[in-house]
Amino acid sequence: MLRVGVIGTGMIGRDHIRRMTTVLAGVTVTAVTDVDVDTAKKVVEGLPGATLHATGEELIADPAVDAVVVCSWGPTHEQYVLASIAAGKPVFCEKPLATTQEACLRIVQAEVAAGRRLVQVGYMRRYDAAYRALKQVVDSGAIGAPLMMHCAHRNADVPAFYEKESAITDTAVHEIDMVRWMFGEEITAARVLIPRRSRNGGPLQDPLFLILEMAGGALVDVEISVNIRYGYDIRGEVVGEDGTAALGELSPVTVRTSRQVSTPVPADWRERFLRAYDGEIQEWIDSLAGGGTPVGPNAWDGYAAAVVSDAGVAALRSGDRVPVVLAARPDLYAAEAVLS
Ligand code: NAD
Ligand code: ISE
Repeated sequence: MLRVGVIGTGMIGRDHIRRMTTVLAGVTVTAVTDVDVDTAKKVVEGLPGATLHATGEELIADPAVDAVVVCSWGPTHEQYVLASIAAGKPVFCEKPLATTQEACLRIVQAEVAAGRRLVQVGYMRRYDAAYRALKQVVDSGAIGAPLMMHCAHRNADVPAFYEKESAITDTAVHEIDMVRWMFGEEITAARVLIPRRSRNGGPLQDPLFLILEMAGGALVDVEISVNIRYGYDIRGEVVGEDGTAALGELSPVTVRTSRQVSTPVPADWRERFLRAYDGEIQEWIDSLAGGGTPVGPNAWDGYAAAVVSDAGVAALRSGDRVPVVLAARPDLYAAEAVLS
């Protein structure tokens, strides 16, 4: 039984605790912490035998914690991931791995110095059945070489702490990771186009178009709308030389009434990616059994996504095309099929 400590008991922290305690196998939550002590106290009351820690560092040092799940705000990820590596404990860190490429590189360097893979990053789209089916079609060659991918990332609304740059760093960062994985190649440059501003977006520049250039020459466009109101809608279509392939409609039900056809739209990411989160965390738990190594998105993936994200933010601010320049990839990540 893997004994897990969770840092951050906000929206996704509580959701991961729910799945680890009621859905997944081979895991028990033994410790939690949050700077919002009242929330953490309520969570620990529902976890018999679990300890409430005053700090993330104290939780990481707890001998009853074999592995750490980091679900606190992005700017705090680096300190907890580095502390977990220093303690020799596997750490699953929600995206982004850290909020700057420099911080991600420090994590990569610490893991390389430790000499083994300890870090997994929560890029759960790689576990989504629809994205996997799309990738299978692309990999099969059935639509020929991919030329373009059209993506839409639509949130009904976003929390109050969401900032202008969050559209790239917090939201489109999922597409950034997804297309590296989908096409098995790196992103080489980013651009941002700014359309007319939605009256629902408040102070945010909403929506945005992020355009990514892939190493193989394909172009990816991402519509980022974070106050779309009607629901949480994730779209993706690959255009190949010989055909196209798109994520299907996901609803198990279609209603026809009053001369109209309708299907439900998910409320948010918890609903849309429910099974993907289950799959990523179960695989992480299973991979660690008997002192094993995590096999999901790694610290290098977290770093590469951060470099593209930084380029996207620079493009948003300047209006320019911003090239993506990665450091040399350490051997620790070369042995794995990092992008497959
Ligand atoms: P949230 O605000 O609901 O929760 C974050 C929690 O972290 C809060 O309770 C806050 O008090 C706590 N916290 C902040 N600083 C802390 C610290 N130093 N130590 C301990 N706790 C601290 O936010 P959220 O939506 O749950 O997001 C948390 C993280 O998960 C973010 O990095 C976000 O990008 C990521 N996330 C990922 C997905 C996904 O689809 N994979 C979805 C949502 C959120
Ligand atoms: C949130 O943090 C997530 O990761 C969701 O998947 C994404 O859709 C949302 O825009 C982010 O704020």
